Amino acid sequence: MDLRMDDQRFAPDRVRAALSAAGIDARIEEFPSSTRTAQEAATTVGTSVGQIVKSLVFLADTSPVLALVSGVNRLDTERLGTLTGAAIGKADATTVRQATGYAIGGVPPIGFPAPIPTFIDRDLLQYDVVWAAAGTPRHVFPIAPGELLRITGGRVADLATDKTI
Ligand code: 5CA
Repeated sequence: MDLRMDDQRFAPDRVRAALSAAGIDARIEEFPSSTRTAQEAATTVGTSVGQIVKSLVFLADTSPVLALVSGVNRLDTERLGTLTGAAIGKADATTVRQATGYAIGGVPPIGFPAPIPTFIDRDLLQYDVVWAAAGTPRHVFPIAPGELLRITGGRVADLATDKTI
C-alpha cells in the first residue's frame, strides 16, 4: 500500500488530525456529490456560496501563500502582492499539490507539510459558520471563522476585488 504523505485516499484523515492537533473536533462530512467548486459545495452542503471557503494557493515570488476567500469573492492579486511584498503568480496544480499535500478542489485551510503564510478574507468573518474543504472534492467541514483565524494564524485582510455573484 502506498502511504505517501500526499496519498489522497487518506486526505480527510490527515485534515482531521491537523484539526484535532489544533484543538478542533471537526465534523468532516463526506458527500456523494461534488464539493469541488464553491458553488457546488454550497449546493451540496445547503449553505450560501459566501460561506464556502476557497483555499487559493499563489506563489509570492517563489514561496507559496494561501488565501482563504469567501466563495462569492474574487481575489485581488494586487492586494495580495502588497500584503506579501512579493510578485504574485498563480500556482499550477502540481505546485499546489507539492505545497499543500492536496489536490485542487480539496485543499484544506490547514494540515500542510510545512506552514504556509495565510491571508483570510475579511468577508468570511460576518458568518457564524463557514465550510472549508477537507482534503478531497467531496469532503468539507464547518468551522467558526474565529476558529479558522486561530488555527491558521492567518492575517485578516480585504482580499476581494469584486463580487462574483
Ligand atoms: N472544495 C471547494 C470549496 S471548499 C474548493 O476547493 N474550492 S477552491 O476554490 O478552493 O478550489 C478551486 C480553486 O482552485 C479555483 O477557484 C481555482 O482558483 C483553483 N484552480 C482550479 N483549477 C486550477 C488549475 N488548473 N491550476 C491552478 N489553480 C486551479
